[in-house]
Amino acid sequence: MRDAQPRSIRLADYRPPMFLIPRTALHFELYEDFTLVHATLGLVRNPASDERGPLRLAGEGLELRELLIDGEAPVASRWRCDAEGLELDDPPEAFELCTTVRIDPRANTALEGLYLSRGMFCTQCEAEGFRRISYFLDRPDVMSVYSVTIDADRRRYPVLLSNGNRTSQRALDDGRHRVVWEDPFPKPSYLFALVAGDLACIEDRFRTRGGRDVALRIYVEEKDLAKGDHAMASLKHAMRWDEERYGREYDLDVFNIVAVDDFNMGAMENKGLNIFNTSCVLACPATTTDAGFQRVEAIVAHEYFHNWSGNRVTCRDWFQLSLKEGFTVFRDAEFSADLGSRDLKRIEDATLLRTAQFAEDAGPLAHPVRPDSYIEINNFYTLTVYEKGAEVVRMLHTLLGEEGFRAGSDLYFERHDGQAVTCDDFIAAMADANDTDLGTFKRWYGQAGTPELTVEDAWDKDSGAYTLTVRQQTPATPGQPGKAPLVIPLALGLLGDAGNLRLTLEGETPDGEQADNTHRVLVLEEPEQSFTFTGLPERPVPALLRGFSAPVRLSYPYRREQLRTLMTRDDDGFVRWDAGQQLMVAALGDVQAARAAGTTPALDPLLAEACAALLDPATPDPAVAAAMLALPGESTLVELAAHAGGADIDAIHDAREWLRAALGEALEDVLVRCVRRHPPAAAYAPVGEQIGPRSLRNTCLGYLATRGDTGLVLARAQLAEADNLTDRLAALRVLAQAGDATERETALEGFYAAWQHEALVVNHWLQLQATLDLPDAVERVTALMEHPAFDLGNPNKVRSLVGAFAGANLVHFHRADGAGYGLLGGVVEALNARNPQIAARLLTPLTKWRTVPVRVEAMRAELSRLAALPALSPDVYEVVSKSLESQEPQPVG
Ligand code: B3K
Ligand code: ZN
Repeated sequence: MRDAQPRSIRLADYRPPMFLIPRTALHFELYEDFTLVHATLGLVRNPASDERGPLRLAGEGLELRELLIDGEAPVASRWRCDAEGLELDDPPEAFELCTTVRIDPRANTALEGLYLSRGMFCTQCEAEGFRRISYFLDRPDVMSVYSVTIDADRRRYPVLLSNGNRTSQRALDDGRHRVVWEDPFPKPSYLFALVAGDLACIEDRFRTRGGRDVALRIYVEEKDLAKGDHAMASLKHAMRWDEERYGREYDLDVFNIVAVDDFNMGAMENKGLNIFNTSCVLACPATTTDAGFQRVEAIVAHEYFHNWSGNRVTCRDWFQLSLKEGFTVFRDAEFSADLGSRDLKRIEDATLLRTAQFAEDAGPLAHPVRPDSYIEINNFYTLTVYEKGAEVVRMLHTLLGEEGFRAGSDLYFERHDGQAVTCDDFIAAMADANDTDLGTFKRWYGQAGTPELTVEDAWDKDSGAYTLTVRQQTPATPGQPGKAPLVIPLALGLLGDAGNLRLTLEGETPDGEQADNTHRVLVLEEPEQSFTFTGLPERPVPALLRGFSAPVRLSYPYRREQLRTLMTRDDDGFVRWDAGQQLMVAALGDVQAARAAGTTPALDPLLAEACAALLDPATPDPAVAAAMLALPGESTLVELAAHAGGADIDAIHDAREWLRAALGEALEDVLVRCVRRHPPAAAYAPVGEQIGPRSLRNTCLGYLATRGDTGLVLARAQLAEADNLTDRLAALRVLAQAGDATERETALEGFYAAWQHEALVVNHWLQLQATLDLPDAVERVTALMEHPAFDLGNPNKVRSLVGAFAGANLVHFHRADGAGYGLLGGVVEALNARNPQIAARLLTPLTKWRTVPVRVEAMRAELSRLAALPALSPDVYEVVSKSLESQEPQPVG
């Protein structure tokens, strides 16, 4: 906790570091109740800096034991140290700084810096955790070559790891041992890592394209040894893929991954020593869902890809975070698309964007992909920086094409290897390699808010000309009242009676030869533009924003029959899915309108017929059918309604449940037949051929849960017979949601009794209960916080129970009496000092008060209560104060 009003850091204030640290030697003496860190830094004045005056090194929570400058203790008046660091007067041009500090990893509950998790020492340094380990120039543009010596008790900590290659190992006196690690690649302090523990490992090898033989090791607790294979296979796939798609090879002799139970996020890309949340690396059929297996594969790949996009080429400052995160998310998304289903991956990513990122962009914490200021950088690991940042990179890929994009990325890596650079450098490499100007495109990095495209069309039967007029505008966001037009790739097709039509723009000569001329990317850059297609034999249905070609909202006045046409016949998988979702949104609108008018809703026959068609045995891809049958999530609907002026969460929930039940009733027979057509596989495997049918069966089960015994009987059988977590959880959810109280409690207790020894399964059990739609949902979550399975110190448990409740159980979180807000506020208050990063992140649902007009007062009241607490962490302070700052709803539309 720092000053009462923590200060903002601004991009405009960036100055190069005064000193550089080409070499860093660290020596850790690890003990149970304290740790000594001896650091020897070789400092030299940075020729690129003209700053003079005292040199400040960052340091927090360090107890300074020794300080030497070139081997001598400096005069007391020439240096000082406070809660934020160490200051040296008139430093020599080049000198050696030795410090010894004492730290207390056992007391570190914030999980930043060096801490203990289940008896194992581990670190998390991004973004600014290294300053909790040693005095340092803890900023990413100071890159150093590290040598790390670790001493610890040999029996309790047989495994001692750090970055790079291990160069020596020997026994010391008193049962201790010493290991030395050298990392030849200069790196910023945020990529430093250390692990010490009693760990087992699975081992494999990988030979790089250039012939380097790399030892791959995944370290886990002995009991989890069998759960590392999937991550290992994923790692090898990722290594090969990065060679093939990007020409990037691995550069050390070892690549280590360590699984840690208490971790603030998913994983961390430390050079040569990735540290993973157990939930993102361990996988086996009994403890991991299908989605979980896919998540492990994607995160292992993401962290591996950072070795180039992040580590070899890193960020100059934290404002450039999307330079590594946006690019790496794009890379991992393409990896997942190449290995699995491209359409499904795109649907998933678009859904995340449209619900959570659009909401962020429309809320009080809206910020550009490259923010201009922050109070606490940890609050800026956001969907905007990651996901929208990845969409910006994807748009570049769309505009430049695969070859042009690859040329740009090759140039970027070649030009900046070993450097700390900016988003401008990335764009410059892309532009230079393609001999093009991306100056206007770059606005995407500086402008917050979701652009809105409005499309109108006109058809001239006589000339066969079809004109699309597209308007773009981006709404105001906090601190950014006016917006400039953006460069937006709008991918589209035009659908006629016999399929997708050939496209010729006015002024072009029709290209009869080109096979793929039914697809087109229009490049928008003006507030309003028109495009005329010629030679069309009929009025087409426009298939717009194919592949979700830009992170924008798009509106076109589709008629339902047109949506139905797109849904069945467009060539683009994303458009087919999206049209289905729009049809469902329209049907939900009917239900809400009928309810509001006090009349009985009726099921849209067009939708019922479309869903029945998806359940038909002739539908080729069960995974796609499942995605298309899934109703838009409540968060998606709330976001849509909020954009249109304000959401009535209860009405949305009621309409969605009504539609689910209506479809369940209308399609009961086909749903049951579909369940029977896709029985569980003989032996579970997390492969596409099984995941698709499983997901379709469980989607059907979700609808059948509204059919009383029909659903319950199927769910009971599935729970009894399942050999995997996906099927068990799907069945358990039906029983817990649709069964009577006895059935619910028996099923939940039985599940806990069977799986209480598996922390990751227990997390699912907590999450499932947190998201049940039961009148006492708030009380259930409150009671579970007292359950032996819950632990406020473990971020996974907090996210599974409290995060899932506030983020996904909307009607109950927004309960009229404010109990849901009180629950969340209480947890944030309890975590504020203990783990500020998690506390601040949990607050997200409460920041969206503007979207729920009838709850504004209650939500703001809880935020105000938090704002008034003494000793608010900068993390929580920033979220709370920015959320409360703007009183007026933002202009919409
Ligand atoms: N770079 C880390 C995230 C660090 C978060 C610090 N609060 C994981 C990743 O994006 O790969
Ligand atoms: Zn990342």
